Amino acid sequence: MSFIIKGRNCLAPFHRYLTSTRQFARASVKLYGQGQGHGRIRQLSTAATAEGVEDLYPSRAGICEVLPRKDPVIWTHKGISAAGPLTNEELNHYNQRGFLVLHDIFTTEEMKPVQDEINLFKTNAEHNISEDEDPTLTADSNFLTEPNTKKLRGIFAPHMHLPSVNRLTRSVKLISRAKQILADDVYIHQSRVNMHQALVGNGHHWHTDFEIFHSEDGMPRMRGLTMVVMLNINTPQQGSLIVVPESHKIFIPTAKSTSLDSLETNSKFKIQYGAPDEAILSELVDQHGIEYCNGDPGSVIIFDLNLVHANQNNLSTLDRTNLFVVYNSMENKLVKPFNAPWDRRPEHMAARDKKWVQPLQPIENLLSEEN
Ligand SMILES: O=C(O)CCC(=O)C(=O)O
Ligand SMILES: [Fe+2]
Repeated sequence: MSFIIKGRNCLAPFHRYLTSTRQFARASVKLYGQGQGHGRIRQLSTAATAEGVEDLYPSRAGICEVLPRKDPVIWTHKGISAAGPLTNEELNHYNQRGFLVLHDIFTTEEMKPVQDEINLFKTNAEHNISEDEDPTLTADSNFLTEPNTKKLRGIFAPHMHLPSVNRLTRSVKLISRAKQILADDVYIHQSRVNMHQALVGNGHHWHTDFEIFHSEDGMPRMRGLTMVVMLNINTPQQGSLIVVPESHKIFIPTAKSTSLDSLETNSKFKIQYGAPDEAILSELVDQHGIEYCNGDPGSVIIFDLNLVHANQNNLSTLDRTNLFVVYNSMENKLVKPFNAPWDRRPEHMAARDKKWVQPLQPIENLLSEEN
């Protein structure tokens, strides 16, 4: 049975999903429960969508709540684990913590064409922005700038239009690991380059990507993951990815209902959707801390779509450019969005076209001429 607490500044007793310590659960009920003026507790019901797919993770309904995760983190197929290059230790870490940082995955030679292609796109795009433009993500634009600057902040779906990026996203080094965790063929739901340029790159506030993909794109289950390929150095000074370990074990909905302009604003400014309530975030960080995912070019972070993460402003004088690739199980294709006033987001934000929703065929050798 799940309970929710209605109201703005609220916190459900979520420790029971994270720890079996009954004493701790009782203490948190006392601290945050009914007696504290945080609102009425009522039972949560799940809703069915038009397509008959149950909404396992209700959100954006004015409700501040914490729900249990209803999906595995490491999937199996008919009860059998998928084989792959990740060791048992790595899999256990991913299962327990919700993320993994793998160093030296791609060589300098493998990274070079991708770095060059992205730099060229950036230079051309920035050159062509006129004085009165402040590009943001829309149905017609797949890139956005840092507000009121000509500096690129992100490029969406680079795998759909940049050949070297496309090849990298099909590398066996990524696909084999994604398939091992998801126990299925995978396709790319979304890819993006987060530029995070020196001195101007604004951070992203705490959020989970799953809440957004579920509510706005109709991704039914937590059967996807993000692989972040570092294109240059990632340290705390450059605003490397920060995560709250173990936060993937609960689902934190967004209370605010989805507004039409969120398509354009959520990536450009402070994230408002997918962002946990401050009290819930504080509790999570008190329990599990914050970890920095640092590395050199060619390193890869794998993180569960439901992991709470963020990054800080880049106040250093070095750019931090990362390629984010969201792999989704072929069995977890999009249905109608669960909580949004549109039927679909643009293809460069959420793939639905058969051209892209196909099992990816891995490339063994990125440096060969084939594929
Ligand atoms: O660029 C980063 O490190 C984090 C960005 C992020 O969370 C996102 O694009 O969803
Ligand atoms: Fe994110």
